Amino acid sequence: MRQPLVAGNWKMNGSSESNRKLLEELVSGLETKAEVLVCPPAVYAQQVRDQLAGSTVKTGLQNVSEQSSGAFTGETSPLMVKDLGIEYVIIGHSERRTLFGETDEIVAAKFNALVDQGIVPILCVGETLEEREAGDTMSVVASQIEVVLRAAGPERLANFVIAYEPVWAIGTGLTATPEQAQEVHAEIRKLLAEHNADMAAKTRILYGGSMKAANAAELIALPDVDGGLVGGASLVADEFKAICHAA
Ligand code: G2H
Repeated sequence: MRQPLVAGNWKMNGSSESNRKLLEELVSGLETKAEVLVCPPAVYAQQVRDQLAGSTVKTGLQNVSEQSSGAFTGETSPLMVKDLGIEYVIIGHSERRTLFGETDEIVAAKFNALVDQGIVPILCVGETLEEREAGDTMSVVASQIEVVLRAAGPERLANFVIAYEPVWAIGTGLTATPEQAQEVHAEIRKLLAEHNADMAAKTRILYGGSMKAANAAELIALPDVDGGLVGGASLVADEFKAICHAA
């Protein structure tokens, strides 16, 4: 019942010319039952959206402000995201949390600001290596999610996505084993079910962290893994397409 979602997170990569080529190769011969999304740097959102008009691939963003407008230099408002017709925005990526000091509370405010504009948040959560080795994986992930669910309240939880990204697997070439991924995804779904069983059954939980063509099929086939949030491999058209085809 959950349509797989494969989302490419381009991070701070690309140029007008390389974006154009990548998208051209991506859409040609793409056939998948998955919903496919690419999240370019904000400055290229319009270029990407325009090039993808008429294809099934959607455009998302990597971050958003929790503010609507005003003196917030360098920020992107959810109103602007909506104005551009963008449906999905990644929030709480571990790079935003660690490099830019985003707290669970800031992430929760961004979640609410997006939902209030009818945009679907892709909420990233995940533990560091130290936290995993200390046996704290689930308490860390649960608390990252609970802060957001509590701040949202039941009325804002109709449509959102969670991306479980173990921090130790991001851009490192290390991937969670299928057992590790399924274990955490199942726990996340259990936690969601404590809020609302229907919501838990329909909410997509993506895996992220060095997903590539060689490991995507096995991960996405897991019962509680509903797709992937793909960084490095989303910059290579054939690799990203192979992940979409595996979903
Ligand atoms: C995890 C992922 C996408 P990568 O951050 O956000 O990146 O696939 O390069 O590990």
